[in-house]
Amino acid sequence: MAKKTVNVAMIGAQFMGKTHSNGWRQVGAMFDPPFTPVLKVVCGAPGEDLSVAKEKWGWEETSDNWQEVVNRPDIDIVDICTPNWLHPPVAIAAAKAGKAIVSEKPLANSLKDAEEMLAAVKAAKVKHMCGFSYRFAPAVQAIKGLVSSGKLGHIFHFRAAYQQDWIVDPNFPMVWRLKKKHTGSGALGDIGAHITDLCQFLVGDVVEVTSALQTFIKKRRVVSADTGGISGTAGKETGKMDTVDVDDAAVFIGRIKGTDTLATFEATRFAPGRRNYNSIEIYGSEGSVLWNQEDMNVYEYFNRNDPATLQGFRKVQACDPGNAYVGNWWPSGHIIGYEHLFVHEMYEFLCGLKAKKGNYPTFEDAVKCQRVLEAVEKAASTKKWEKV
Ligand code: SOE
Repeated sequence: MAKKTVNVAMIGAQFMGKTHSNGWRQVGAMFDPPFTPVLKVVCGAPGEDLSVAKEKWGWEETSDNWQEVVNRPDIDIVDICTPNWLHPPVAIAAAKAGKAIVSEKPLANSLKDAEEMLAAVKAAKVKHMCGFSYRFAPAVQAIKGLVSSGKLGHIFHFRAAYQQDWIVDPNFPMVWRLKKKHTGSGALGDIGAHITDLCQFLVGDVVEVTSALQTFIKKRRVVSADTGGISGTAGKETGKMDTVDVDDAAVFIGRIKGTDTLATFEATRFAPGRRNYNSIEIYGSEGSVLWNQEDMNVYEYFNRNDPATLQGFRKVQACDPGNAYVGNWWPSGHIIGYEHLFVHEMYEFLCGLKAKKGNYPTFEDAVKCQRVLEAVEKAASTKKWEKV
């Protein structure tokens, strides 16, 4: 019997638009979701060329009017892949229109906006997911199992460093991710959100922080067209400079609810050589685990209960059967990549449409993350420990 289809409207067609398009296109082919997603309409900025999204990514229609799109009676899911500042108005309008909503992270530029988004989806009683994609890595799911099952014992440390280097060049131009009015915060909200969410997913909620933020390059050249991409822009020189008013790097320490666990976080775009090095380390009384996204299919596990002569970090293949999601892809050891995380994400969201509670991060999780980000920014200015 043919499955019920759900019509998706994606708002935003840059980098996350590409990853989400791939997720919607592949999920029905590689998994068995309860609904078949139809890539109905992709919405871009006025004047944006959406020919690639239509002809290559498979969207049936294009639009430059998100307000009209989110209210279309034939749309079931609104998928928000815009720059952060547009997440709240699009999500609130989509909630009012009774749509199920996926929003990229961070949920919003501020805790206030994020809480308004959560209130809107709760009032509308619609399904809502926030795109913390790294939760959907088989290795991260395996690490969740190690922590939850007590295999690592009592957790002493959670340590995360999410390091990139795409704006180390002073000639890299101004883009939306470097302006507070568009992005809220810099590395903190963009990649710091991911490691904050991973801590809260794997170990526990951050309840108190102390922090420091730094902007290394304070002015950048303005070019005529900001593609919004992290690979820069092909825009023409304007001869103007503009001020970077967000952090290039954030470091913070967190205490975890109900524990003596110490969590340390580093989110930086100034680590030359680290392209998308999202790394976590967890150290417990019975064992430890290490993972990084640039080698995402394996994690290293140390078991204190191994015989002394056999102790050491062992590389575990997270692409072996028995791990989350891998059975739908390839035989053991035939690895997967960054793009597969979005297929897993869309699969869980489609499954969640029928379930009371989905197996994915919601706007509730995203607001909890945003509370930490806000406390980190406050602690950086008060130079004190701040409660979340
Ligand atoms: C830029 O830092 C970025 O595209 C993030 O916004 C994504 O969330 C991350 O997955 C990759 O890097």
